[in-house]
Amino acid sequence: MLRLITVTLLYICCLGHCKHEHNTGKDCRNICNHLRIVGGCPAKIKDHPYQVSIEHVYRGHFCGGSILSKHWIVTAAHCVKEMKANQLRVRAGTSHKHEEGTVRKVHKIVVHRKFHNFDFDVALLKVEKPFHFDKSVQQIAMASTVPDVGTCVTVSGWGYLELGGHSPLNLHHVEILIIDHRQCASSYHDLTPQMICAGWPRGGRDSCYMDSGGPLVFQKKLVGIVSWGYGCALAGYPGVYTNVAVLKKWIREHMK
Ligand code: 4AZ
Repeated sequence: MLRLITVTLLYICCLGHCKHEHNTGKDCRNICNHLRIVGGCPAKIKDHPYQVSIEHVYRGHFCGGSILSKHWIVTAAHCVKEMKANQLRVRAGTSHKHEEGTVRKVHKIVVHRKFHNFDFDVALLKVEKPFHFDKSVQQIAMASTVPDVGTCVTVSGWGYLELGGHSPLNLHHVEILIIDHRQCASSYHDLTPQMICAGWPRGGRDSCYMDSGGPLVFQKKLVGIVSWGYGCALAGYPGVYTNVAVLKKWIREHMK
């Protein structure tokens, strides 16, 4: 009974929120009861087959990434800027951090040459051997436009479950809303056109440390790359994502 009341309340809350944000709410559910990524829940790699973990050869997982083709991974520039290719590897096809899946060495790192202060926060990794695609390993197409304000989008990763928390063993995901750029710029004065904001206006749902570089997705297309934010899941401070639509041309041209 208690469970039914909780689920109903959660549903009403979410619908109300989405309506307020000009969203019908039908895509924006809280997908589980135990709140995790921050405010999300455990995910299966088959539902996010483009998601990879970027590992340091000795220290393990530190950032996420997305598969764009059999040879190329897109991530955040701030994840890999200080790294050498031989310090990195990419793990695909598993929901479990550091376990199973397919691991590839990195042949080359390409960082956007305008990357500065989290602006143009995009980088490409070329893997030494191509990935074999199956149900758990797939490429994702890039979005050509930013979804409308209030659209529910999904972010996933092995990042902290709360600010000051820890990185979980299992992949997590959460649905959040695209936030108006101007409104977001009132919280973050250094917002640029290469950035988009997504979050949960009253807080409680977000990406967090070690989700960086990972995918923000709408209708099976990559719309953002986890980049930065003030803390995690704080009301009025949404997550900031690299705007894939405006950097798509650069990404395409450098996948060579
Ligand atoms: C990070 O440093 C990070 N709450 C990722 C996401 C956010 C903040 C920081 C957004 O990996």
